[in-house]
Amino acid sequence: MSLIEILDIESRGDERGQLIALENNKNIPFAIKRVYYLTQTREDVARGFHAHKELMQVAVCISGRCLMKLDDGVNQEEVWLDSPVKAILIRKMIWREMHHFSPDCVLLVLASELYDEQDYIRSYSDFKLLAKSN
Ligand code: T46
Repeated sequence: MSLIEILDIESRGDERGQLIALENNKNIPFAIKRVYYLTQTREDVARGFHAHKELMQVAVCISGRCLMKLDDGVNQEEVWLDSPVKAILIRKMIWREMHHFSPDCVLLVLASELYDEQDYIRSYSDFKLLAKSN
């Protein structure tokens, strides 16, 4: 299975513009417990550099773009998030990095759990070991 799982997000746009709806257990494959967004990220800055033990997330750039790099401990893949209808599912135990944020980038993230620092794996070597034993 590809690491890059693009969700089927439809735009209900018309001549007035675009309208995109994200719904629990419909086009988003979990119940959304938390929503956050990254804005005004400097272009020379990369973010992420961690994995989650249990958390699942959906990420979509609702404005601008950034490069998402995913790694399951064996394979690495990357994708430009460059459209408000290009949402990706990030499963648990996936290392993620975000690079090359455009100045107008707004990265929206929907999460399956509340914020919990204990769920983070912030060391790549720990992640590799845990990924191997999973
Ligand atoms: C992820 C990528 C896409 C909170 O207080 N609440 C929250 O819900 C989040 C996500 C973060 N924080 C705090 C924790 C840190 O003090 O905000 C600060 C920045 O978080 P972090 O350094 O983890 O941000 P990123 O951009 O590296 O990663 C975030 C998410 O943490 C992560 O789950 O997948 O965005």
